[in-house]
Amino acid sequence: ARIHNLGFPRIGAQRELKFALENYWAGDSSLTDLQATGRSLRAAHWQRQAGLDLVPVGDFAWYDQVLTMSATLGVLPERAGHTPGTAIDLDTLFRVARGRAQNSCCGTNAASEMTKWFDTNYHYLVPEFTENQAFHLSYHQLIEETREAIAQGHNAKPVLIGPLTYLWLGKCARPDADKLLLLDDLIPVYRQLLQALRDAGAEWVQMDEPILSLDLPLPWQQAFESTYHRLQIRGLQQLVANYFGELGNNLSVALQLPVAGLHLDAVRGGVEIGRIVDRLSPHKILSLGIVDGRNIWVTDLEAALTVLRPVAERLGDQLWLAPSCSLLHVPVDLTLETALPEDVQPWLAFAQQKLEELVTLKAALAEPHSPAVTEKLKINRAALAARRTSARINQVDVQARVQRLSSHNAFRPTKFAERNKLQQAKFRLPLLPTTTIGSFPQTTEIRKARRLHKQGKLSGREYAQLMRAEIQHAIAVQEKLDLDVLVHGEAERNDMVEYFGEQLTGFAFTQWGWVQSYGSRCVKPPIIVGDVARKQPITLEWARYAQSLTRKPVKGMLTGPNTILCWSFVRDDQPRSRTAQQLALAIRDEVQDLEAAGIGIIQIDEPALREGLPLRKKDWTEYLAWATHAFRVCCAEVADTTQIHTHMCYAEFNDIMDSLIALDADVITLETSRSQMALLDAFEQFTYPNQIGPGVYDIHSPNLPTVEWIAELMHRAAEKIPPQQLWINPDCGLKTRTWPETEAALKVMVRAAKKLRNEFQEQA
Ligand code: THG
Ligand code: ZN
Repeated sequence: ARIHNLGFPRIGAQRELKFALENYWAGDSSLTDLQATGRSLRAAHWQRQAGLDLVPVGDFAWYDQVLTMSATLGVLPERAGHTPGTAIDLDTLFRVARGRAQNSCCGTNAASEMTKWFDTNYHYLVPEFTENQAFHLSYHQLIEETREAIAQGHNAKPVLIGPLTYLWLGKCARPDADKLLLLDDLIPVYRQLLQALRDAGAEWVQMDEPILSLDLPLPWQQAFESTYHRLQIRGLQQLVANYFGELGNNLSVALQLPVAGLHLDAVRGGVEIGRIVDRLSPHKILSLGIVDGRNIWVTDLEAALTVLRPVAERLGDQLWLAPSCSLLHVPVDLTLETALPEDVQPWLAFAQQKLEELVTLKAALAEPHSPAVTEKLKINRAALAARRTSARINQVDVQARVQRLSSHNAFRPTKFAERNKLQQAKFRLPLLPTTTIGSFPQTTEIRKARRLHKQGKLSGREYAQLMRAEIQHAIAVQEKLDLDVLVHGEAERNDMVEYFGEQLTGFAFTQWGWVQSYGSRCVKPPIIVGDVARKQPITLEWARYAQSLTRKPVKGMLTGPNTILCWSFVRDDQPRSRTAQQLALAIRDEVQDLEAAGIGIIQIDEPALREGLPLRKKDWTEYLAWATHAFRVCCAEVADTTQIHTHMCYAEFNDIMDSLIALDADVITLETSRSQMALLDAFEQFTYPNQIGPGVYDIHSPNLPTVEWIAELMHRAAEKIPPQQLWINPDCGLKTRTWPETEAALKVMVRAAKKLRNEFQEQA
């Protein structure tokens, strides 16, 4: 078998690309400096992959691989200042990605929209197609980097997003436009690009078509064969790559493509291997993505070999091995980690280690009895055995608790209508109550205090004292603003997932486990290594302290189980649903403690509920059932008078509306201001039964909202939903804003709320 890689993380083991980009954007370094960092990262990454038979090119992107493809094809919005048909430079690329602040000559220029790359946590820039979109080969990065890799002695395999996936990901000005009509103009430019890659010396190209993992409309399925027929180029072999799922009903389409090879996700689509091997045309290459590119666990090499041996026997050299998908979604190198628990380290494999696994698998197929192979397999077997028998994953009491749960639907015993009356009597909130989503500005002083505390240079007592001062300030500001339901401001929290993970059993944390989220931004997902339970109260003391400072209700703020799950690396030895239940029970313990301490309003944030949705519709019902159940488990046992809130962002909720209802939160606050309340249409259709706080201003913008803007939005909301059910709040947390911005905006919001109350009460 030959081994190859679909893509290596570009950000750098120590996030070198992030810092180079941010320095360049800040004007602290030159374009030449930036390009030099890029060149040295590419060279280092190819060097790390030199043990493979083919290395990927095109996985390096200055901002995003979809944006690179758009530039290559000449698809950039006009507002970025690009003249169609002319060459594109890096600054233009960055303008598309980041927008441009107001300036005297051109006015503002909005950044292109970002959205999630399939079911990963990576965000790509959505291509924007005009009515009569023309395509021109306008940007030569991929061609130049192919030459660069070949000059460095590598067998370079350029990676492109295939034309159908590329079109699928883009959007047209007219939402009902048929993007397939663009194919006729697109294919010639792809051909030009492929010819240029061949002329640069590439023998193989990888065409990524992960939409083959989706439910495709018939015309899209049908477009595959003719498209790839028209893309054939003499002297260049094409590997069409599907990943993130099974081929399902696209299996025949994939098998019939007139290309030299097919890559399958053998981790998520393992059940299809037999069928595919049986039907594969003679001489076609089959690449099996046998190493999980979406997670950080070592591969069970014996199990992989059991799958691979019969395939290798049938296909011989036509079998290739690879990670299931690009390694963009995992951290770079486990050997940098010096603080992971000693027993956990051998269970893990990051990008570098995953490639080493491929080398071992190749050797094991070629010389099964070589001493080196035997030794590697022995180490692998020992790691897996240690993991299986570890106390970390065999917490009997946690498992018994989950067992007791599973038959229970966890709905609150009293219906919302009744709870609502009791809660109104208890809290006596005005019509259109005002609140915020939870976080207040994370100032540099707060971050510095946390850093010093982590380094042991600031004692626990001193740190707690500083955080209490922040809480005091936040409460004082909110009282002055006359908000109705207050928050403590979350000064003590780093990331909303990391913070909870740090205080639960079953989690491990990396020092260098960065994964690109978008552009230069990264996340460091915690690893759920074992059974999860709460060790001790997490937020209780901060909440109690905040409540002691005011007579107004202070919301307790928690992160929900589905969001912790989505933003962590999860166990692969039990279903996600089971891990979600363990997390839910841990959060429930915190909810109960907060309630007992007199915190009457508790918010459980689930911004990632929608993100966890499976790619195929057939899997939605099952997911939504256990995800909403996990949320309800957190709050099923509170008193009728305890008010449960939840918050969601990155909206697009219309298709999961009945699941939002199934959460049965007393109040849901939503990010809506940017979609101009379009969302509320959906709520009307479903007659949303509980209370809603539609976000009335966009916290991502430094611009101040106006009373008129907020009043207009709330009037529109009140046409759909009775004012008695509405709250007024910003659309997300305020941690990325400054205090002056925050206070000014909230002042306007409260003024708008008071004005609206008068109007609505006069009408009544
Ligand atoms: N937390 C976690 N995962 C997430 C989000 C989160 N995934 C989805 C979404 N939010 C991603 N959004 C962002 C927004 C900002 C940043 C990263 C992802 C960011 N990161 C800092 C950086 O790259 O400089 C690093 C942050 C840090 O130092 O911890 O700004 O909210 N878990
Ligand atoms: Zn939000």
